[in-house]
Formats: sequence, C-alpha cells, structure tokens
Amino acid sequence: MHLSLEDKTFVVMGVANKRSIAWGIAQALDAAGARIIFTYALERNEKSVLELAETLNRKDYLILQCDVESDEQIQTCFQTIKNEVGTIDGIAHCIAFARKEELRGDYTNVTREGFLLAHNISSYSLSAVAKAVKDLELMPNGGSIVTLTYLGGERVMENYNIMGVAKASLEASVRYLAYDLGKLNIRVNSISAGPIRTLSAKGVGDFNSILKVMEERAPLHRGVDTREVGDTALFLFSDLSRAITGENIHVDAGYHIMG
Ligand code: NDP
Ligand code: N5H
Repeated sequence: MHLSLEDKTFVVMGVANKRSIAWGIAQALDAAGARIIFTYALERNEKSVLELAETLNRKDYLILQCDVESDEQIQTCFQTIKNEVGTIDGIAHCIAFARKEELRGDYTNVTREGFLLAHNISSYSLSAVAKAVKDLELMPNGGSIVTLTYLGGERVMENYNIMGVAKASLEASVRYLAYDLGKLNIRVNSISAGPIRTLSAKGVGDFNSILKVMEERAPLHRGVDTREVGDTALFLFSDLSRAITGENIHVDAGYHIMG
C-alpha cells in the first residue's frame, strides 16, 4: 500500500544507527515522500545520522542536536525547527535510557538517581517535547505524535525493571497528552514493539532467549523488524488513523495476547 505524505514534515528523534527503530520509521516516512528532521543526543552520532540521511530520497532533511535531559536543548532545537521550517506535522519519539546495572536482577536494587534518570529521559522527555510543540505553535494544522514502548510497561518482564516503570509512566503520559493536545487536533499514540536487536538491546538481558520464546508463543510465530514498526508509525502519522488517539498499538506478532 502506498501512502503519500509529500507535503508533510516529521521530526524523528533517536536514530543511533541503521538498526534503530527510529531509522525504520524514517525509511517508512521517506518511502511516503515526507520531509524529515532528525535529532540526536550525542555529538558522535551526528556523522552516522548524516550518512544514513544521505541515503534517503529526499535531501531536504535537517539534523539537529537535542539531548532531552536539557530543557535548553529542547527549546533551542524546536525553536530552530520553527525558524527553519515553520510548521511540522508529527514527531516520532524513539528515546529511552536506564543504567545498565538497573536492567538486571532484582527491581528493588533500583536507586533514586537511577529511577529519576530513567523517568527523565524515557518518559518526561515526551511531555517536554509536547510542551515545546504547544508553546511554539508548531502544529497549527493538527498533527500526530508517536512514541515507542514495550510490553514490560504493562506487565512484569524479567530484567526490564526500572524501564518497565518508566514505560508505564510514558504510556500514561500518552493518554494525558492525548486529552490535552486533542483540543489542537494533535493526536498522541504509542507503539508497543516486540523485541528488536538494536544498540539499546545489546548486552541487556538474555535477548536470544526472549526472541526464541516470542517465535514459539506469538500467534504469528516470528519476530518483528524496524520497518514493520515504521509502517505502523506511518499509519499513525497519516489521515487513515485520524480518529485514533491515546492508544497503544502492539506491533509484536500478537505476543501480548498470550496468557
Ligand atoms: P537505539 O539504541 O537504536 O535508540 C535509542 C536512542 O535513544 C538512541 O538514538 C539514543 O541516542 C537515544 N537517547 C538516549 N538518551 C538520550 C537523550 N538524553 N536525549 C536524546 N536521545 C537519547 O534503540 P531502539 O531503537 O531499540 O530504541 C528506540 C525506542 O524503542 C526506545 O524507546 C525503546 O525503549 C523502544 N523499544 C525498543 C524495543 C527493542 O526491542 N529494541 C522494544 C520496544 C520498545 P544517543 O545514542 O545519541 O544517546
Ligand atoms: C526485557 C528486556 C531485556 C532487558 C532490558 C532491556 C532494556 C532496554 C531499554 C534501555 C533503553 C536500554 C539502555 O538504556 C541501555 C544503556 O544502559 C546502555 N546502552 C547505551 O548507552 C547505548 C550505547 C545507547 C545507544 O542506548 C541508549 N538507550 O541510549 C527488553 C528487551 C527484550 C526489549 C527492549 C530492548 C526494549 C526497550 O525498551 O528497548
């Protein structure tokens, strides 16, 4: 199916490399003809984002720094977008972080600092970005904001620990933001992706066995890839989903329905 978003501009936050879910979303947006603005956190990632962006059909992309731990960087980044592009039609928020040592073992090992850090980067950042959009009137024609979550935000998944608690907060934020921004015809939804081998997933938990269980138990008996998540994001960015907001769509081969 071909969707055309040729007259639209989207901000994609969280491309670290070609395995990133954000990159799968960017590829889907590019296939639909959309213009993309990339944001990255670390200086060292700018070059890899640039190399990837060069492979897109559209060359009128922008690449901006936005470490979401900093209110100042968020403000500067979205003000630059306002100045350079004027208005945008959507945002893909594909950002999360927790300390490695708090992603294994007992949940009660969590520290105050680790708890706050995970919530700051993985949850509050969505609300901060939504606030910037509202304050700067970046989506006067309405729009769509999409974030990424995982089943561990709804149920206990071993080792996900503090990230599960942060995702629960993120998912609740989606609902409150959907209500707030609904007045402006801005929709806010999350995609709950199945396990995908990305840089973040590297070295945390026993990823191979998690994938194996998914292939055994999911109704479709397979894993999912970043382009499949990208295509669902495309749907959420398009008018086809115009009556959907505050929703969490599972792109996980149906794994979440299993008892
Ligand atoms: P990646 O490692 O590719 O992406 C994670 C991104 O988060 C990186 O680009 C990283 O940027 C960014 N990030 C971390 N800290 C900050 C910060 N302070 N400011 C701005 N950006 C920051 O992994 P994924 O693609 O897997 O992760 C994307 C999203 O998908 C996350 O929300 C994750 O929880 C979610 N998800 C992933 C699943 C999976 O199995 N992979 C399953 C379900 C959900 P940098 O490197 O510059 O710090
Ligand atoms: C049940 C699981 C496996 C165990 C838990 C994994 C949790 C992963 C999420 C966070 C985002 C990973 C993380 O913060 C790793 C960092 O401590 C170290 N890595 C980095 O700093 C790299 C270099 C950068 C790019 O990473 C980030 N995030 O900035 C869950 C898995 C089956 C599914 C999964 C992997 C979910 C998810 O939310 O990502």
